[in-house]
Amino acid sequence: MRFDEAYSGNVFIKSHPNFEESQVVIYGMPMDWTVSYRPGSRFGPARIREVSIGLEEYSPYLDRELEEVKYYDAGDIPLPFGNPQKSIEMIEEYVDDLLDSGKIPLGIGGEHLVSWPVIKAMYKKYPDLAIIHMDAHTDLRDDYEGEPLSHSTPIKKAANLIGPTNVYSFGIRSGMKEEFQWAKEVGMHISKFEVLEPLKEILPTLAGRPVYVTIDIDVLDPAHAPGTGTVDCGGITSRELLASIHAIAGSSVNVVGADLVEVAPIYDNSEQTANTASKLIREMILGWVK
Ligand SMILES: [Mn+2]
Repeated sequence: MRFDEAYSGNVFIKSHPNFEESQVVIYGMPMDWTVSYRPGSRFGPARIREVSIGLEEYSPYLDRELEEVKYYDAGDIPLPFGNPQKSIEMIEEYVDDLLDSGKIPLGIGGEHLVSWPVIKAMYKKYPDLAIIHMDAHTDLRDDYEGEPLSHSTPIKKAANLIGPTNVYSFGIRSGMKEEFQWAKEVGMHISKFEVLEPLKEILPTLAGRPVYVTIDIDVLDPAHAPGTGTVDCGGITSRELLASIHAIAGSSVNVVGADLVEVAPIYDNSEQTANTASKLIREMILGWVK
């Protein structure tokens, strides 16, 4: 696969022009074919890039500037509308190729099902992989109304693949009773309602491990991030989410890949969700890429 073909769309601010020289590759997964409620996250990656132009390049939290990290924005994977199976296959192949090239994949969704093929690819390269998952929702269903390819299932699929004791969910406040029961039975970690404090307790146990971090923007309260398909009140503040990203940055886990999913610009009237997402991505890059 060629990642360095001319991409004519907007790129994330300060994207490095050279793929080969870059340590990180940003890529969009504009898919929302399996959502259970409101669609629209297919437009997330493009909007997050557009508003990134308004970001400061300096992080006062981390005392680092974007030009200190070389990251290449490769644009969106051209996923086939309405075909989740083929989309998933394309994403897995794409991330396989990124990993073969030695890159850290930083994906922008799209709905949360896109994380599943990414995790499959990550696990092939990192058999000792652990997952940090921040979300309002458990995403531990086997299927939704009989459909296993649903954005309510990726964490279940991931837990079955890498082992449920290697998956750590935070901020969870919505899901079926059976999902919480299953997690308890198999020893999967779920922190309900909060992210930062339980995360700080878990991070030392993951020291040195390769970790994939998947952030669903709806972990934030809808007051902080209304622009998403499946809003759920009672969430954390953007300040807590930033502090959580910084807690990971200050830990000795090895972040080998990450994604931010479920931003849906059509519900984002003030655009605070897209702007928040772009700042979160800046902090992920500056905090997690050493
Ligand atoms: Mn969610």
